[in-house]
Amino acid sequence: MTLRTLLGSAALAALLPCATLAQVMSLDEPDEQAPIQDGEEPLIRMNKDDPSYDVWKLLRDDLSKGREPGPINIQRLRGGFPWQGMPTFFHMPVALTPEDLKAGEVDIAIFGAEMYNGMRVQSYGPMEMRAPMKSEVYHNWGFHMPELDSGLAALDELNVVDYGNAPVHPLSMEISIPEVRKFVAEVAGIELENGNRTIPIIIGGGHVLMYPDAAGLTDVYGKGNLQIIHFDAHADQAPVGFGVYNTHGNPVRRLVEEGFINGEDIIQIGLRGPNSTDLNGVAWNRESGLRYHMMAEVERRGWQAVMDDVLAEARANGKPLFLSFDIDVVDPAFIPGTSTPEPGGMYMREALPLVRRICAENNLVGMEIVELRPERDPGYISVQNSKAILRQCLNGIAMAKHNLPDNYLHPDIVDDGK
Ligand SMILES: [Mn+2]
Repeated sequence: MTLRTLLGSAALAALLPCATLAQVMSLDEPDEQAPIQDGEEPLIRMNKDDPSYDVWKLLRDDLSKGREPGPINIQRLRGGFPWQGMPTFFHMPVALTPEDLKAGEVDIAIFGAEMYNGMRVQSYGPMEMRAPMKSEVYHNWGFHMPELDSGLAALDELNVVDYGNAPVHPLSMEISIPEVRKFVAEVAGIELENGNRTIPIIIGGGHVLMYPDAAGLTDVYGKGNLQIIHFDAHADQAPVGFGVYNTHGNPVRRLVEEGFINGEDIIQIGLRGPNSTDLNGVAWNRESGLRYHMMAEVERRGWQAVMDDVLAEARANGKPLFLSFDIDVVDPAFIPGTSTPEPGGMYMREALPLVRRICAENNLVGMEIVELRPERDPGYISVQNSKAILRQCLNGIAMAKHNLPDNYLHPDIVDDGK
């Protein structure tokens, strides 16, 4: 059966929209691409006649139709349980446009960003982070429980929304990168009445996101005017990318070499894996002025000493802070659902207070949680622990709002309350 007679069958034609059918029919005379000659750089052409060329980034034209701008609470019941209502991040309201963020004086916009390529297929990390079943205790919308350490319920203290997912191309990271950068800058560009800007929190997706996420923030805060605290088992400055400029293994190198971030404005914590972190890479770190605190240093000096150094270094730097949290920094005993797990990592009881204290610094302007791949975890702890990291950052931001010092602990919960 030829393609044309196959398409001629009424059953198949009914499944295809008219425009798509017309497009497919023209395949009888393919627009052939010339073979690549020796010594010629391969150029992958895009087919702008493909009706799905930009469908992945087209906005609905009725996003704001018939409503005032502002966050939309899509939950019907005032109080409720994790198994009720519609899943969003923490069951919080949704926002669809920058006008919604502005009108709602939104402090924090959480959104997903899926980056696809051969080694990092779609992770469904953002969708699983919205799924109440994976972490019920954190989803009691309507009666948010205050954290014991701060005494604050961050979701009541701050205007937090689910901002959906950033547009990403289904096949190409290269095409997606500028769109994600634009999306981050759009969110971070919202000026609030209290003088702050909306904080984007990006849920990934592979660590290639660090490049457009940080670049998008520098579009708002200025090139060279951002510091990064980078949690990772790997240094992510691999010199090789099989000819591809941006990969999950090199965002740190690209950001520094392209001048978005100064090497001395980067602090790395938790490094231990050989991937993306050989001794040549360590030499590059030193030449570029990065501060790095490897697990070997924790082994020698102890956790508390290293944590104190990280906090002191960030405070001394003073620039607007972007927190890049690759969940593989945590030991795979706690987060097995990730792409490059590396044993010997941070415990959750170490990660949680450090993240809380970093986010309690007043100058946090963005955060990403990347490399979550729930399908590699037959249980639920990867999502549960990733959400705990996110929650502790929100807790820290709420502390900053109340001018609580980063090492604050509610007096009733320490020393028998004395
Ligand atoms: Mn990484």
